[in-house]
Amino acid sequence: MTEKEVRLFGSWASAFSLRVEWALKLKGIEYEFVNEDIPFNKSEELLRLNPVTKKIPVLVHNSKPLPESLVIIEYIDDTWTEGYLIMPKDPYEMAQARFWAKFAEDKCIPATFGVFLKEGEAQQKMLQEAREAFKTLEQALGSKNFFGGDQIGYLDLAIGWYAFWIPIYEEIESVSIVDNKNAPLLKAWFSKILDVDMIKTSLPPRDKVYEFSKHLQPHWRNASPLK
Ligand SMILES: N[C@@H](CCC(=O)N[C@@H](CS)C(=O)NCC(=O)O)C(=O)O
Repeated sequence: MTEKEVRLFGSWASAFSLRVEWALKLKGIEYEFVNEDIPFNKSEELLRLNPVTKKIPVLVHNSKPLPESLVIIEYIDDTWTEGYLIMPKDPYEMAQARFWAKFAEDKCIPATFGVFLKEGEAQQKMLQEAREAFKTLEQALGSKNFFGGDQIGYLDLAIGWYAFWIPIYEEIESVSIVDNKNAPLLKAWFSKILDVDMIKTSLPPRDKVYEFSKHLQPHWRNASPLK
């Protein structure tokens, strides 16, 4: 059997590998998906391919490995230049998209995991931080349908998983992080992005992700997924 030119080491339950899959699908790139048993049973091959962070996702293109999902998405857009454009063409818009993706990684994700993993007063503090961060993030959307404009782009891929995962965390913890009162534009975007065919058809089963998240919650409380 010959190895596919493009392989993605990921996990069925990882939002970070899913965002890379979305980029590959938008470009129409054929790839082999290698499912890693994260976090307890990483393969030797993954550790060899990504000795620095030892995390998924790792894209392997023509035997060359590349980690970090947002870096991978840019690499995909730069390498397969035909067809769907993921990054905005205009340099200023491109820089803005990168700025907001960084804001989301630095502010929205830690606060969201904080809500999911902390309890009591500490959770309430994280909830307030998360709600403020999402309200701020909403500014990047404004009156557009998607962060990328009329169609999904880089920032939609970077944060699209929120639309699927946040309601699951909200349900498990009986809290509201993104709602019509706090961030109505973002909440409406949740529905819009989940309705995009490519996104809708590539999501893992909700009940499996729900169970998996609940199952890992105690482990993540001791070893944050963001460490
Ligand atoms: N910043 C990284 C985050 C990747 C990440 O956190 N991957 C998790 C799975 S979702 C992982 O491999 N965890 C294994 C570990 O922490 O040992 C990216 O965007 O690629």
